[in-house]
Formats: sequence, C-alpha cells, structure tokens
Amino acid sequence: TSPKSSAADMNPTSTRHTYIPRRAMMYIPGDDAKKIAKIPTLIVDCPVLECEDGVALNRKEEARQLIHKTLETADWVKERKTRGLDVAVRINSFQSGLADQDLQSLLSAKTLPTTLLIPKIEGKEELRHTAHILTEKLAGRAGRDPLRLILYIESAKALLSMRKLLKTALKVADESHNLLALDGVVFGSDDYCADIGANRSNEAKEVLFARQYFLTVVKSFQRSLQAIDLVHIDFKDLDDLRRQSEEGARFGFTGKQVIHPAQVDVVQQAYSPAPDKLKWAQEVVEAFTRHQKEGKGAFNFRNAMIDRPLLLQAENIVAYAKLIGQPQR
Ligand code: 1VU
Repeated sequence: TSPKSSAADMNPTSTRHTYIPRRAMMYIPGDDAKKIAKIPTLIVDCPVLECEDGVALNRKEEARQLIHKTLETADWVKERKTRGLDVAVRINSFQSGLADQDLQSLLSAKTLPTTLLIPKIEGKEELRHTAHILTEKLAGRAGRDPLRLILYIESAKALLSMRKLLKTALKVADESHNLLALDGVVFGSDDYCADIGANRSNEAKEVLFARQYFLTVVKSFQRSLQAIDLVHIDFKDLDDLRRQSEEGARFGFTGKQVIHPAQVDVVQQAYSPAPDKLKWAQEVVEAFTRHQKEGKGAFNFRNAMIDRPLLLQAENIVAYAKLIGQPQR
C-alpha cells in the first residue's frame, strides 16, 4: 500500500473516475494468437495487448490487425469491459514513428481498450500531440467512460522532467472534457538501465534511487495516480519475484509489470494487504478513535507506539483493500 498518499486520496468517491486495480500488469505479445487465447484463463488485473518491445519490428502490422480483431470479437474483452475490469493496449513510442499507425488501427476498432499505455514519454510536445490525436478520434464518444492513459518513464531525462511531464499530462486530460483520464505511470526499468549504462540485476540496486524518486514524484500529485514498478525478467524465479514485489508494495508502488502467467498470482498477492496486516490496520483505526476520546495522542498498541502518522498508514491499508475489492472483516 501507499504510505505517501492519504486515504482520502485513494477513496474512489474523491476522484472523478472509478479506480481500476492494476496489481499485475501483464504483457501479451499482440502478434501471438496462442498467447492471446490464454488471457481468459488468467485471473489478472490488467492484461496488456503488446505492440511495442514484445513484438518484432517486422511483425508490427500483424500485431495491429490481431489486436483490432481481438478487441472487436473476443468474448473475454466484452466480459471484462462489462465487469469494469481492465483491457489495455501498449502502443509503440512516438519517437519510433510507429505510434500514429498503431493509433489509427486501434481507434478504428468498434470496441476500444479501457486503457492505453504510452511508452518512452520524453517531452511535453509529445503529450500534447497524443492528446490532440486522441481527442479528435474520440470526439464522438462524449459522455462515455474516458480512455484511461498510462505513461512510461524510461530514461534519465524523462525521470528528471517527470513532474513537468505529469503536470502537462493531467492538464491535457482535464482539457479533454472527460475523453481522457490519466490513471498512472510505469517505471520502465530496462530501458532506463540501457539509458544510464547500468546492468540490470534481480536485486535492482542500480535502479533504487530511480524507483524511489519516480514514486515520490507520482505521489506528490495527491491524486489516485498509480505507480507501476519494474519487470522481473527472470520469470522462473518466483521466490525472488515475491521478494521484489513485496519490496515494491512496501515502497508505495501500486502494481508491477509481469511477462509470464506464472508471475501473476505472486504479484497480485504481494500487492494485496495480507489478512493479518489488514486486521491490524482496522484495529489501529478503532483503537485510535478510542484513545483520542480519552485525550491520548500516542498510545501503546501491542507494544508498539501508535500516533497520527501510524493511523494514516493504517487508513491507507484499509482504503486500498477496499479499492481492490479485498474482503473486509
Ligand atoms: O503451455 P502453453 O504452451 O499452452 O503456453 C505457454 C505459453 O504460451 C504461455 N505464456 C503466455 N501466455 C500469455 N501471455 C504471456 N505473456 C505468456 N507467456 C507465456 O504460458 C505457457 C508456458 O510458457 P513458457 O514457460 O513455455 O514460456 P515461453 O517460452 O512460451 O515464453 C516466455 C516469454 C518470456 C517469451 C513469454 O512469457 C512472453 O512473450 N512474455 C511477454 C514478453 C513481452 O511482451 N515483453 C515486452 C514487455 S516487457 C518489457 O518491455 C520490459 C523488459
């Protein structure tokens, strides 16, 4: 859960749009019909039909066509959309010269994805250009749910400009008259490592500062912006995935990118408060109210001190559990 955002900030009634949990954000190469056919068998918060790095350069057109067809015809797409679950597509970056064609194909589908993922954001102009294309194409959809956007920060330059980039993204979403909504930001760890000349390790010390800076900027907006953590590419090592996911959740990330079905459950569990933690949080909230009435700001709760900052953390846990639909006691 997120210690930096307040419980009120995570309350769905305090935001304009419903909160879609994205504990695991799973990539499925958009040109791979066999892998796409697996999606309805997976219990995953956010399946991402992938057009970018998971698809070879000479297969981009196949991916566009298959994603278009999947959106229009797959039963799982209809079902997920009816149930308010996510259906996401990641397009290519604008610098690649492929994004306009991706959008052309995607936005001409009768059913649109719930969420559009835009990688390698570097400048404000790119955001304005994207918003312009999207709002033109979506003009006929006024009054419907907005298209949710998730942006990727994947270079040193983007990380250092992140606050300005997010301000612009929130502004263009606000100006779109509810056609667009900014739902979150992803830390693109592997491109970031390539950009700074680092070698990626499972321990991820080389991106520790970047992850924490990224998170601080996202949380500084005091909205329900989601912060999605790095990929664990060593997909057979589920123990290390668990360790890294629990660490990300403790840092305040709201979810993690995954690449393989075996990773989904581990990640979604790590990003759900453990039942004993949730029980602790609920009891802290109750005990705090009681002690306030007795005029005690700080008190002993199971041999640990509880005061207001701890109350806020407990409230975050309770609010987050509600957002992700975790059963309450
Ligand atoms: O048992 P079956 O043969 O029926 O199915 C295989 C396999 O097809 C399936 N599977 C998947 N299904 C849906 N989505 C997936 N992403 C996915 N991955 C695997 O699961 C069964 C077991 O698979 P496996 O263990 O034999 O694994 P493979 O060798 O088939 O595939 C491994 C890779 C890593 C290639 C595969 O998981 C994959 O393509 N993942 C997504 C890659 C991707 O999109 N990368 C870009 C985003 S990540 C990024 O940019 C940051 C680095």
